[in-house]
Formats: sequence, C-alpha cells, structure tokens
Amino acid sequence: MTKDEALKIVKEQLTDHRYQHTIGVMDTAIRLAGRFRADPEKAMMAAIFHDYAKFRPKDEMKSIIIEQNLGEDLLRYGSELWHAPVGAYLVKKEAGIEDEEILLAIKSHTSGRPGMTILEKIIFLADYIEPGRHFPGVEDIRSTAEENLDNAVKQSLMNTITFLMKRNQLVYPETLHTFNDIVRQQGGKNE
Ligand code: DGI
Ligand code: FE
Ligand code: FE
Repeated sequence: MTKDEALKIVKEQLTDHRYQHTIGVMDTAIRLAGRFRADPEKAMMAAIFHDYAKFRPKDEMKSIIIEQNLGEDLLRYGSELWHAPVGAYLVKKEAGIEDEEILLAIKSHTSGRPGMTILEKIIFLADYIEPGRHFPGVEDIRSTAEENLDNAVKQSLMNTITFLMKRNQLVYPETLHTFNDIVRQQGGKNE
C-alpha cells in the first residue's frame, strides 16, 4: 500500500482536525525513525493508521474488545483507551495491514506497553509531540526526544499519569507498568 492510498483510507475515518494530527504524527514518526534507526516505512504506516478507530461508536468498540478478547479490563477504564487496540484489529480487518510490528505500534500507542519495541516508542512519542500538540510540558519532551527515546517516553507517561490523577481519572495499570518498566531498565531505585 502506498502512502497516498493509506492516507485516503484514514481520511474517511477522521475529522479534519484529527487528520491534520495524523499528518503531524506521520512527519514526526518518520523523523524519529531516522534518528533512532527504525524502519521509516513502518513508522509512516503505523502513524497514518494509529487513530483509525478514534471515532467508532463506543458500543462497537466495546463489542470488539469482548469478542476479540482484547482485554476486558479495558472496559473498566476510560473509553479514550479503547481506540488503540480496536484500531489495530480494524486496520488489519478493514485496511488489510498485516505487519505485526505496525499493528503492535497501533495497539500500544495510548498506554504504552512494558517491553515496547523502538517502533512502538516512536509512535507513542510522535503522537505526544507532533507539532499540533500544545500542552504544558510538551516543549520539554520535544527537546528530550532529540536525545533519548526512553527518557522522552518516560516523561510523556509521567505527564499523562499526573494529568489523569489531577482530574480524578483512573490510570490504566498498563500505563503505570510501562513507566515502571522503563525506570527498571534504566536501573531506577527500589529494586
Ligand atoms: O488519540 P489521541 O488523542 O491522539 O492520543 P492518545 O491515543 O494518547 O489518547 C489520549 C487520551 O487517552 C487522553 O484523553 C488521556 C487518555 N489516556 C491515556 N492514558 C490513559 C488514558 N486514560 C485513562 N483512563 N488511563 C490511562 O492510563
Ligand atoms: Fe490515539
Ligand atoms: Fe493520536
């Protein structure tokens, strides 16, 4: 599938705003792939499709999570999390994307995953720092991303976790596990 074909498929699923975000994630992911030695073609495809399921009705996402065994515990946390695993499933089914590395990067793009591949980290981070993102702390993370992928992912996770906590929202355990995994790998305290 060419870039233009992929973009056309995704455009039909998204609002204009979300499509512009997708373009930002794509450009950022390709650049990060160059810097951190990931496959730029896979980074491009994963970025293009990462929010494919963002606007699916909640009921449809819920049914897919149950029927496809995507982890029913997801249903006990914010519905904002659902479009990532559901997206990976639908991109395979509806758009014919078979590459497991790409599908995994789509699946884990919201919560992260302990043991993330470089491609997963790149998509997670590109989603966070693409030029259209404006929130407190994003500039810091952009500059960290120039130097160290793990530190930038860790900073993003910390930002999200504190954001959720301050708003009295549930933190999905996978998000915390991902943070812990990076700290542990970096030889963090309390081991
Ligand atoms: O889809 P995007 O908006 O581009 O970005 P995303 O896939 O990172 O989704 C961001 C949303 O997901 C935001 O509303 C916060 C929410 N989120 C991220 N991690 C968690 C979470 N929500 C819950 N409940 N728990 C999490 O761990
Ligand atoms: Fe998303
Ligand atoms: Fe996104």
